[in-house]
This record gives sequence, structure tokens and C-alpha cells, in this order.
Amino acid sequence: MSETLANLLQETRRFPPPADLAAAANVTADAYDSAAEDRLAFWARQAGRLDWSTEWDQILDWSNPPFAKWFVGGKLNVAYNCLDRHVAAGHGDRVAIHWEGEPGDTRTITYADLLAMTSQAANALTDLGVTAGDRVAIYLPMIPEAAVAMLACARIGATHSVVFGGFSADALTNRIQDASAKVVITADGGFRRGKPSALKPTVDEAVAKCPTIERVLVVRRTGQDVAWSDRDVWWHEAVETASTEHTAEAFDAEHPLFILYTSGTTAKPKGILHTTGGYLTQAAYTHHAVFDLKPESDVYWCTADIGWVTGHSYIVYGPLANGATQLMYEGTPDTPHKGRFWELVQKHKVTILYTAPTLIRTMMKWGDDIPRGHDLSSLRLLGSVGEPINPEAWIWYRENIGRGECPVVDTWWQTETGAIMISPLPGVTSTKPGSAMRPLPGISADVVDDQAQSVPDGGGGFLVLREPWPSMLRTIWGDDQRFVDTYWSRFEGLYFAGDGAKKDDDGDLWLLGRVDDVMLVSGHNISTTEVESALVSHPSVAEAAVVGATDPTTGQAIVAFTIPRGSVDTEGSAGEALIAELREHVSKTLGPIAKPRQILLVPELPKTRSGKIMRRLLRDVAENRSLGDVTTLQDSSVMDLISSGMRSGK
Ligand code: 6R9
Repeated sequence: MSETLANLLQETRRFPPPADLAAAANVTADAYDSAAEDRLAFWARQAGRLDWSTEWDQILDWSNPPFAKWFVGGKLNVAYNCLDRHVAAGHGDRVAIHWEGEPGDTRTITYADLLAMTSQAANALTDLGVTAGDRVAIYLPMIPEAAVAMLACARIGATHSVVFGGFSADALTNRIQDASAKVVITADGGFRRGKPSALKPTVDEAVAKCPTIERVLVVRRTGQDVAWSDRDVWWHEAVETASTEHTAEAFDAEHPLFILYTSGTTAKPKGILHTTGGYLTQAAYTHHAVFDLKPESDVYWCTADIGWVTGHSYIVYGPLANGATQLMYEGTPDTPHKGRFWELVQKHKVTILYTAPTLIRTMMKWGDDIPRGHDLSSLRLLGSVGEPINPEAWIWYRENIGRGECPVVDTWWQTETGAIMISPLPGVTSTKPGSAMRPLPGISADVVDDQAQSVPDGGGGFLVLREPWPSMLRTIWGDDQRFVDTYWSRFEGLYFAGDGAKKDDDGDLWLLGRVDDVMLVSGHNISTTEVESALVSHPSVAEAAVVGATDPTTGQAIVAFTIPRGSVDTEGSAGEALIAELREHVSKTLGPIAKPRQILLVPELPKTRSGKIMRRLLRDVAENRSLGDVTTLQDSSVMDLISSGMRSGK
């Protein structure tokens, strides 16, 4: 990708850390040096943030790569580290979770409460026959019981597999079967967009095809009618009547903690396996370092769903291991109105907010007035994850949500990495809008060309990780060969992340999206992210998705799907004028080679349920093919709208 365009690298705005934050930051610049001096000793010190019942004998066993063992011989209990030890240290009365239901109901759960609830669930699961090493599927809405269920599994050594509550019966079936789960924990339903949305019928349909399932444990959330069988057990009957006393047993550092499936584009979902000691070490350290968490004073809010890795590492394990007070919200950002998030920030005086570019761009589209109507002065730090964040979205976030003062940390990582890998440190790094900046202390990321050679500053290529890290995936559940083939075969001895990236002249990293999304136009590699960022930098554009469509003259041609900002007139000739202006704008910012062949103004973009743009479907539209698999789409009607716009030539 040596011929990639230079646009993102011309970003010259710099934002140094606020002096007061830097002066009191959890992590300072010397962390980079101390980790570089002795990486394993650095991680051993971070593991020391946890309570181990048995010390490890060896920090890392890398004698059989790519199969890593961290903290060999060590033993600990994850739930003990997230709960008991905080209560034992006198913090039982600290709020762990301020929970907000979508309809407006609320719960306040202290660390002592969460420990009691988790102990009850651990006892109940044991009574249902679940033992260490068994797999438990969790299919729940964003209610506190979701965190309790995960922690209870961890407490008894059962491996959880959380399946996002928006997934279909087929998706749930495949995941239960692949993991041979014994129990499913679900609810009658959850609230979404102002309505109860049923879950139990989906579980019933899935479980009918899953002979390994012995029990279905059901939380009552919505009060909807549910079909009932002998297999089913109500949570309030089995869990809420169980003893609140439970002694946690320590498990081996490499004991399987959870499986989480990533869908990829077409192939069978991969069951990413994470284990105990290394995972918790890096989840806790990164949460401490990147969010500068002060457990006594901060109110932290990660808006992800527990069904994604972000919910695992930055709602459940990292924050709770660190004794954080956090907000957890059940519903959607526009229910009952588009200011719901900002109302919640104001109400709970949230200090640290962690969300996704898709959400930021949606808020941009809704307009600046909505956040302006709320008091957001409690915020001191903003995070982003999930996709490359366009410089303009980054600036909008900092200005409109962060008052032009809060540091923005753009955090790159994956389900497979388990925890944040590349990110600014909020008290150290002078940030650049759109760049994830540097690998965290103890992490060695690099950008290589197709010969696996490290590219010089200013060059582009493939993002790789050079050294094993504590929270790395250990394998793909049941398929070691696929683990080796997918991640460790492209470049000898390096982890291949599947993302394109660039180093700028300072050596800072810019993520360019999945390598499958790079376009080849007249022999030039052009990243979708760069053209999208150029479009979003125009004041009339809120969001854009760009794909390469087969073209007889240029090989591929750039087709852009663009969502205008709320107030922009797109009717008739105004729309045509805007399109012409946008093509010119891209040509001016990136060069004529990147000028889109076609720009469509659309009301929405197809996104996965975790908010990533599905460019594969847009390529189908741009090349007039029938659509591929749409089952992971958040809202499949979006594709009808877009396809009809394409046909009418708009
Ligand atoms: C945590 C999570 C992983 C893929 C990853 C990359 C994209 C995530 C990003 C980012 C640019 C960031 N990604 N964070 N791209 N900048 N800050 O999202 O995990 O769902 O497994 O997705 O998401 O393409 O490879 P997961």
C-alpha cells in the first residue's frame, strides 16, 4: 500500500493533555520506557494489581507459538478480583452500577449488592449442575443480571459465551452448538425503542435444535407472556432465593474464561477464546491507564452492549476489577428522545464516556443543539472504539461533547486482542484527530509491507503485532488450525490483525479499516477510510461509506454513500449541486484520483449490530448484485431504501 494517499497524514491539529489531568494522571510517560526495558517484568507488575491465591512460576511460556501461556502456575478467581476484594477493602457501599432502564426505571447496585447477587447466581448455577469447565450461553438485554451472570460463571469456573440479544435464533443455535453449552441464561425480553422486545421465543426456537442444553434460566424483565417447559427455571425462583454466601475457588491462570464469537464477513463465526489471568491483567491495566480511572471520584460510562467484546472488557471485567462506579443503560440513544444520552450524562455526572464513531456521527447528524441543551460539564475524558474515527467526527466529539477541553482517546483493539492495544495515554499524549497514536506500554504493534518488512515513517501497509500480549486470544474454540491459519500464517511469526494502517512522519499510527475494504483505482491503493474522512470533512456531510465497484476502465471505481447533516436541503437540483460539490471537495482534499465516480445521498447506512458499516452490502448495491447475507444487519429495511435510490440514479 505504498501508493496510498497522503491526506490523513496532513492533519496538523494537535491537542496536548490538559495540565491538571497530566499532573494527576494514573500513568506517565515513563511507563513506555519501563515496559521497553523489560516487557515481561512490566506485565508481571500489572498482574500484581490483582489478587492471586497462588503466584505464577513463569510470566510467559511462548515455547509453542502461537499458543501462549501467561502467568504459568498462577491461580486466581476473576469474580473475587472484581467484587470480594473491594468489599473486603471497605468499599462495599460504593456504587458499582447505576442502572437505567429504557422506560425510566432505575437501580443502584453497590459492590456489596453485586457480590451478594453474584454469589446467589453462582449457587444457583451449581444447583443446576453447572461445574467448572462447562459452557453457559448468555442471551440477555442490558440489565444488571447480564453482568451478574457473567461474573457468576467466572466465579464457578464455567466458560460463558455471551450472544448479543439482537441475534436471530439461527445465530444463537450455531453459537450454542459450537460451544456445546449446557445452560442458557436469558430473559422474557428487554425494552428497545419504547417497546418490550421478546427474547424467550428465540431461545425456545434455538434450544429445540440444541440437545446439549439442559436448563434455561429466565430473568423476568418485561413481564411478557412466555411459553414454559420443564427445562425452564425462573431466575427469581432459583437465584433470588439462593444463599448470598459463596466462597470463590481459585482457577488456573489459563482456565477458559469466555468464548465470544466474531462474525467476519461470510465464513462461520469464530469462537474467540479468552482465559483468566492474562486477560484480567490487561483489561484492568488498560482501563486504569487509558481512562485514567479514579475509582473514588469518577463515574464511568461505556455505551457498548455486553454482547460485544467492549462490553466484556470495559463494562464488566476492567471497570469492576478496578472498583469503578459506572452507568449502565438498557436502551437506544433516541428513546424517548434524541437527548437521552446527554440527559443521562447530566443526571449521573458522568466523567468518562466511552462510545463508538457510529454513535458520534449519528449525533452529528441529529445536530449540535441536542447536546447543547444539557449540562455536560462533569465530563473529563472521552473515548472512541469500533471503527476508524474520521478527524471531523473526532473534532465534533471534542468540541460538542467535551467542551473543547476533554482529551479524546481513540482506542484500537479487537475481540481477538481482548483489550486495548493502541491508544493515546490521556495524561501524556498530544493527540491528533483521527489517529490512535501509539501502542500502549508493553505492546509492540507495527506496520509492514506485503513482504513483512516494517515500513518507514510515512509508509503504509498491514497492521501486525510482534510480541504476544497477556489478553491475546488463546485459540479459536475447537479449531486450533483455523487460529493458526487466520492470524499467524500471513506473516511468519507475526499476528496479522486484518487492518490496514499507516505510520505518519512522527511514527504515529492511523488505522485505515479492514484490508478487504481497500480499493484499487487505476493501480492506486486508496483506503475507504480516507475518502470517507474527506467526505465527512465537508460541512454538509454527517456520515459516509465508500466502496470500490468494478469498473471497465479503472479496475475499481469509487462509489460513495453519503448521509447529509440534518439541516441540509437535498431535494432536486439542490441535491445534484451538493453531489457535484462533494466530488470536487474530495478531489481537492485527496487528489483527482480519489474523486468518486458516483455519490449517492442516502438516509441511512447498513451497519452491523455493533455499529460497523457493512461495506460488503454496499458493494453488492454498487455492482448491481443481489444482496449477500443480511442477517447481522441492525435494520435490513435500510438496504431497500439504498437500493431503490441507486436504481433511480439519485
Ligand atoms: C473492539 C472492537 C475489531 C475491528 C478492528 C478494526 C475496527 C476497532 C478501532 C478500529 C480503527 C479504532 N476497530 N477499533 N478501527 N480505529 N479505534 O471493535 O472489536 O468488534 O472485534 O472489531 O474493529 O477494523 O479490526 P471487534
